[in-house]
Amino acid sequence: MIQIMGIVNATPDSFSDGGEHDEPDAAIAHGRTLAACGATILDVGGESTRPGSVPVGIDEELRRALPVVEHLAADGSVVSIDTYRAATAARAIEAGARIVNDVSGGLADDDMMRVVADAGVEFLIGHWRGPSADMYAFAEYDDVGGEVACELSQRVDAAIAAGIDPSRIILDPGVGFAKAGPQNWSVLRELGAVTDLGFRVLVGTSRKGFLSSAVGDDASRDRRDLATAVTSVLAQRAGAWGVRVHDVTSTRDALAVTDAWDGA
Ligand code: PMM
Repeated sequence: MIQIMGIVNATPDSFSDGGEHDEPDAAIAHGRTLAACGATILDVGGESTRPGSVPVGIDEELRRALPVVEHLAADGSVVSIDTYRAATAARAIEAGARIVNDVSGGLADDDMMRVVADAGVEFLIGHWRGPSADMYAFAEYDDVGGEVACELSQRVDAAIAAGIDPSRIILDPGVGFAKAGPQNWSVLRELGAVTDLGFRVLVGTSRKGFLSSAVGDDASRDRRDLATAVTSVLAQRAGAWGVRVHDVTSTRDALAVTDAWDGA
């Protein structure tokens, strides 16, 4: 069964949920709803990494994220912390997080891999080339699929050298991170280059800007969720272990339809 990671943005500036879940209580309630809808992992983030977003600073990130991690982990949910800061990861692990989801794959903070290795938690390594504020400056590739896989494999080597058990590594091609519109489709089409590295692979396409080239710039949130559900099915077909989504229900249903088709 593919893992469905439900996004719990404890941020007022997330482009995709318009800040509905900016206070801890609302984010906790949202996380519980996602778990009830079928999310198998809840991904809590206290700082948006969307293109052009401005960092909030660690104190605010902790204020937003920690109570959410603590309550959802206490419910028995598998919680991941979406952060590129080692100190935030350490505090979230203490609060019950079992996965560190670092969109920078350890590149943004030199202490990250040590914190993850010491705690023995899972490490989700995102493909990344630079901070959100100017990541499109790095979106130059000759062969996007191959280069993403190659750069991820360098991060894997660094993670193993830092003492992280290979069985605890999950890779993510970083859709939308240092990739311009069509490059995101290419990296998905060539997901095999990443799955061939032999680790679990998670894909995050949810409500992202590149979907516009398929459904239009003015597509409603519901239509972006439908497009996301389709990409979730295609990612599963391409060998993904997990998908990261805002709307768990539409992706869960799309995956259930695929299972029914395959199981007939
Ligand atoms: N995308 C965002 C944030 N965190 N984490 C992983 N592992 N993969 C992603 O693709 C990813 C992520 C940005 O999207 P959001 O602001 O909607 O959360």
